Amino acid sequence: MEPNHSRHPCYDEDAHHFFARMHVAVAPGCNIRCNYCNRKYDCVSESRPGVVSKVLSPEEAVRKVETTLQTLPQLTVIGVAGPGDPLANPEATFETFRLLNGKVPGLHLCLSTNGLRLAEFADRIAELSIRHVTVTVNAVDPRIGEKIYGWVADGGKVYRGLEASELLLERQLKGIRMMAERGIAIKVNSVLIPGVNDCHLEEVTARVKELGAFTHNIMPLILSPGSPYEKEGVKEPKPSMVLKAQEASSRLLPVMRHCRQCRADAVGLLGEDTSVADKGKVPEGPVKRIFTMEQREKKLKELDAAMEAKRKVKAGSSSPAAGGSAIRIAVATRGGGKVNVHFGHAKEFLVYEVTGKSTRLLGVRKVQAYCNGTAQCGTPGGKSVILEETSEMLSDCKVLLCSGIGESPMRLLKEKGIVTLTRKGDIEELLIESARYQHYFTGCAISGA
Ligand code: CLF
Ligand code: SF4
Repeated sequence: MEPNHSRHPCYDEDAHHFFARMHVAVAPGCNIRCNYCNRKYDCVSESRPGVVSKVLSPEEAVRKVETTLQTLPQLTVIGVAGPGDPLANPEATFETFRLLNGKVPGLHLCLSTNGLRLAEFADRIAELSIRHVTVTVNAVDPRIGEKIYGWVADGGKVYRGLEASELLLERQLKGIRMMAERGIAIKVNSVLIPGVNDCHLEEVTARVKELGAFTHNIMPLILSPGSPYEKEGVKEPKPSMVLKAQEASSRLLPVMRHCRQCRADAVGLLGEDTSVADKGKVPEGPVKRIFTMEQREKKLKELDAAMEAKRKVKAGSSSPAAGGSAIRIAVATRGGGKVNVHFGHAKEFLVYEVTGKSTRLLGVRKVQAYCNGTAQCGTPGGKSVILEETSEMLSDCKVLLCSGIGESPMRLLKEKGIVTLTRKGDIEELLIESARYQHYFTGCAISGA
């Protein structure tokens, strides 16, 4: 059976506005050493370094899933993505999937791995109805891989240097091919490391495409504090470098643009992670029923309809006749396909390119929230520094769409060449409306539609 992506927030760009994923952190160990990783933190190949995730037992994980479903009926995907490598912890990972398999209708299982043991477990993955697998492939040339991996441990032996990266690559490619043969949708993640693989990722795309990959997700390097690369002074890439690599790869294979590099215990819509708030707590006592299965199914169908309506707006507006010059617009959203976040609360912006009536998501830019409760003007790390960093992050955008903004940041953004439009409503419609007036931007925020 072909996997259905329409409710998978990572495999379908539109779905990420409506459907949620939940990661259960049952896999602490890892069998390779990436030079951007510090094992005190989550796996950076799929997630970003944060507070160490609390590791759950399979039973605790299932209990958390059941409880979360009661408050998050739009939850459609359960993933194991760390905090180490799921297949370096096969017992816990597969026991979790076994317990979840078929338990809740409409809940898909997802796995993210470095690929070292993927081929070994190919049949088990297929038997457990895991229909979506991510493999992190940072290089398809072992000489480049040698610069990325410190060591690879396999069969009781530790490999280093070229031998390590050759072994890892051989296993990754074999694993991807075996997944594709089993009808499993493969997403390949690559971490873009400036000066190491930034010019090599198109080759990665071409190779994994041959083997049957469905999409390529090129993510900017996020250095783990204390990692070998951090000590060597390797820098994280600028958005323009990531964009360039994504554009090149997108000529060969669909490229994921909406990845949030989320934590190994992330819960919620991609842009709205609630895991930090619950501090990894496992709920006790009987699961309090809020939604019946019928109510959940009804909610999912409503979301299907909302997503379909959004797709129609997009399809209707992307006709070739819609021409005009391209403009980049940053959007503050917390999901639902709406502009619905105040500038001061935004921790990320979606950046779109709009040409006439055609819209295209280019990527996600993460920032520090301007109003985070602690930053003060005039202090190191204060509001003016945050604003400077945010405007630098969005420097290729002409317009910012958000639900509200204070006078002072609005003025400062304008000085940097970014006009703020305060609006609430459907992202696609507002993008097209904003692009229509691009020649008239004068510098004042145009408030309240
Ligand atoms: Fe999780 Fe990954 Fe499955 Fe998605 S995340 S295991 S495929 S359910 Fe998604 Fe998060 Fe990016 Fe991963 S936004 S880091 S791509
Ligand atoms: Fe770290 Fe993930 Fe690499 Fe393992 S696979 S070393 S956990 S980044």
